[in-house]
Amino acid sequence: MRRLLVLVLSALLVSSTGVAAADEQVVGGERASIEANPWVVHLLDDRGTQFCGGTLVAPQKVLTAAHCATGRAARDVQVVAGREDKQDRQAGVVAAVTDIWIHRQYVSADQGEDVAVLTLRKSLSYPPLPFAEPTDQALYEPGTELRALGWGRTSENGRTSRYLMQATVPVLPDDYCLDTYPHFLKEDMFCAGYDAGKVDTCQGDSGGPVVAGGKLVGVTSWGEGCARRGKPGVYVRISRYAKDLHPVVDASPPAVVEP
Ligand code: 4AZ
Repeated sequence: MRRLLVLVLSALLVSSTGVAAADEQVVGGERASIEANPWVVHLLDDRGTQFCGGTLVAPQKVLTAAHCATGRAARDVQVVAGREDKQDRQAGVVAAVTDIWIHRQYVSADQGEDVAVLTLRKSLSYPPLPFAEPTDQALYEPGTELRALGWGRTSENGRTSRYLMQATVPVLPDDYCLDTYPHFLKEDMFCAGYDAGKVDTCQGDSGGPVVAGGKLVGVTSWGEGCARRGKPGVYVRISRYAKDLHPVVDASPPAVVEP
């Protein structure tokens, strides 16, 4: 009887969120082309399933979220570049990962330092995207319109997207993020979205780029659900990690030692 009640209640919950998601259409976003965003990549697990996004920041380096990389072996992750439609096996390139760097202070997404860098076996010919530096604080002013990209869910309980999507969301004041999320860390994160919700990143978008002014300003990190009223998405404040990232991203690839 208890089991039946749980079943009925969960069915109700699923169907009610399903209805809410129907008029939302990343959530509340639109299609984006890979030609206009050639540095956006997606990550495949050992079963070939897309699980996160990333950004090409150097020919052989992909910046993603630490929570996308933690607990995974390099051999079990592949990077797909130049492919807008996940199902189009002919498009773009698939690159093997030879090394995973995770920020040494990373614990969990909501505690900050949610950054990781994947080293690729081969250099990619797509143009990399530069990341924000400490001098780029203007890009984090509340109201600045940011573009978040990914192949994540298009509704909170929905499926991930077959096609690359984008959503435009304004940076919110730190006080708003702190009121919503008491453990929000304004030095390490920023939040973006609308009070009414509707437009947001979602599961599967994590690790992917948030851009403004031709730079990578954020990495999709966490939030309570997706596109909920008063629950904006939280992103890594990349400018804060530029100092930690430069040695990893700018490192010359290991020399090939001939026998
Ligand atoms: C996630 O689980 C996730 N609405 C990504 C983004 C957001 C929430 C969750 C923001 O990967």
